Amino acid sequence: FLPTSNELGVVAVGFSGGQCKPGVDAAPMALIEAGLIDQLKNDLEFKIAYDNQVHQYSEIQPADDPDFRGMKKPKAVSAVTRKLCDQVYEHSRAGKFVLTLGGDHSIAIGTVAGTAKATKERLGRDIALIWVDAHADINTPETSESGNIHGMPVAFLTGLAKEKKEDVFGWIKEEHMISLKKLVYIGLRDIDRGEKQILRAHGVRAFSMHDIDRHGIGKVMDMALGWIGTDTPIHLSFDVDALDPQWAPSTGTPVRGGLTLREGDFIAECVAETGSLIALDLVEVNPSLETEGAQETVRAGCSIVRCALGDTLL
Ligand code: 4U7
Ligand code: MN
Ligand code: MN
Ligand code: MN
Repeated sequence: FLPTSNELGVVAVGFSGGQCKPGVDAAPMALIEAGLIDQLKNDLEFKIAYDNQVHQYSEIQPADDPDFRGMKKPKAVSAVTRKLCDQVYEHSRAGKFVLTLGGDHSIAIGTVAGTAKATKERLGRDIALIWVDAHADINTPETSESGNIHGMPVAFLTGLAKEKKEDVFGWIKEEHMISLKKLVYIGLRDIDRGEKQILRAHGVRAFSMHDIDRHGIGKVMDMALGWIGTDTPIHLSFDVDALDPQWAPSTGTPVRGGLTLREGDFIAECVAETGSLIALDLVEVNPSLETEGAQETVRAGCSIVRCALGDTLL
């Protein structure tokens, strides 16, 4: 199979409803104003399909959205991710690489659902998901202590969390889901108790900061990509809080002791090198937090995207 495409679909998603801090909705504009799309056009010879808008999806967000099973803004997040799923699906089904600029990490419910479905149809294959993050984002509504849906996307995408109500993620069907066996984490260092139980019970492949300290990032990437195996289409979902706050302070849930700038770029480069990357999410940049470091955070995000798209490979 030949997933590498010179066509790139870009989706900018100014959505912050998966958590409580305003400002993460401004990230796509900040990344684009920092020159990200121009850089991709000029340096990478991609044919870019971008509708020139940051989607806020305000038109589809319900006025009345009470907590449900402890989830905050369940209907809004469900409606937005459902719509996003369709957009990503269209790009991916046409064989384009899909770059999604978030937004908080709840949007990955839509992006991964879209590429999973498109890849099953287009190539008859199940995708692998690489989740680079300080957090595992695999809380179910019941294990979550915050109720913030940006801490739950992986649970909905793997079917660990299920809901029949169509307007609260009931739209997520088998075709949108990924296997827990094809999920790999890198960079973990802040995992809730319920999440630890889930990861252990299902034998999820996870490389924490401890593993990176022990083996080095090179070995960890060999192990992570070895687990997935060659010839498997990969969706990379990169939460900027995987980086140490020293390099990416402007994010909603920073955790000390994270990846260096180079380790973050290296992860993206290694995934690019496989030739199997079909989609990338860059999420959780919040330029309104730690504003002195906002430009540095934005630059780190741009760099990760360029690396994942192969810019720094010879
Ligand atoms: B992010 C948390 F409790 N686990 O569920 C939760 F620590 O997308 C954090 O990775 C989730 O930034 C962080 O609220 C979500 C918390
Ligand atoms: Mn995180
Ligand atoms: Mn996350
Ligand atoms: Mn976060």
